[in-house]
Amino acid sequence: MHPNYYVQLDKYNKLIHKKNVISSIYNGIYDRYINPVLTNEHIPLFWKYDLNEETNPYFMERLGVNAVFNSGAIELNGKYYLVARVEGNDRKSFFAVAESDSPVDGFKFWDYPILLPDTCPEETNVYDMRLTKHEDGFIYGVFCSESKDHTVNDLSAAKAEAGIVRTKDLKNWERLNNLKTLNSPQQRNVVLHPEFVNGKYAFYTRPMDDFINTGSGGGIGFGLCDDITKAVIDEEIITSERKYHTITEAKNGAGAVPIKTEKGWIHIAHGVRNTAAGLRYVIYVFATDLADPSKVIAEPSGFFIAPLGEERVGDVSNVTFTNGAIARDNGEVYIYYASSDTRLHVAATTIDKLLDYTFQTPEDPFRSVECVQQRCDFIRKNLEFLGR
Ligand code: M1P
Repeated sequence: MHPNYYVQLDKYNKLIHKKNVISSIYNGIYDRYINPVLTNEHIPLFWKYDLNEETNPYFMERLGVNAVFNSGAIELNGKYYLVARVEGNDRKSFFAVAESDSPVDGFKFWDYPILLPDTCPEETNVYDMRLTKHEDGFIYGVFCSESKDHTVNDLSAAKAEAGIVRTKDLKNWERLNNLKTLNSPQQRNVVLHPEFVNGKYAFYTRPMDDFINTGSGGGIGFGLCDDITKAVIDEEIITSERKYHTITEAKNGAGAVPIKTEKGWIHIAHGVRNTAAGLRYVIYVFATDLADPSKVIAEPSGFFIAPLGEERVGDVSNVTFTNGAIARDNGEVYIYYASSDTRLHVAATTIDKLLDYTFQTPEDPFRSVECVQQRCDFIRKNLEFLGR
């Protein structure tokens, strides 16, 4: 074996066994952990290096990995699993399972990434899988299936659809038909609701006019379908609109699979706004009605997680994005969020804190003058409380 193998292996082992610690950044809502839970350095050496010294005398990376980020998340039999978006140096993304006994550190990739059944010959790229433990007994993975758009004369034109797979063990994956939404040309950030709604499979959608811009796509949509194996949504309603001069002005998309609580479904979603420096992606929270999960019943003002410090810089800077959270039976909640399309982090909270945040945080008044009024009322109450 080449001597550099042992040097790199030692680095890898130290990284995998590094204990995570809560950051000193405080907001009372959640704890951010300091170390990312997955990075491209968590990729096993044998995915990147030819280990045979005869064919790789310089111990060079032959198949590099650029980034590990947006991950679906699930707890199964007391273990924590992340189905990460892994992006090779060749820009193609794929999925890989990382497993740990702890929700905040120790994630190690399985020996092989997921080789999806190759049922879509046009598909070029796949990413951002949401893992839904559905009441029908399957674990579904809904992800973006991207292919070239041949209908326009533009080399980079692409089409985004929602791909669907299902499994019981994260090892054997059955590929189902891509979701069809009859009234929307493209879809990304589609999430399967964990329960039947009116006896049907329910999807949160994010209709888009083209690959990058949502255009007339108004925000997070909702639709039902009868047959998940050939999923078609003929009626898609917008349930959470993009709003002018808010964090969701440019795009509004679902994130993690909604979490069921006694007061409603908690959604940890993402909003995008444009700036002079490009798009800024933040994570926000809203709740929908338990009986009608398409009906928004609470929406705290502003963002829940925004990129901070080193999180702000990466392949696509100024981005925080989530497509996975784990809500444990004991009330703990772990939110896996990626920063700047480069690495994956975890923030920890509880159902009680999430409920308090969602239902007690004031809503966005939408105008500066009303925001100032809101803040003055808030300050006055506090000063009275302090006896001033
Ligand atoms: O680059 C930021 C994000 O862009 C896309 O999300 P959206 O469809 O909301 O713009 C996705 O490609 C996502 O993976 C990526 O993190």
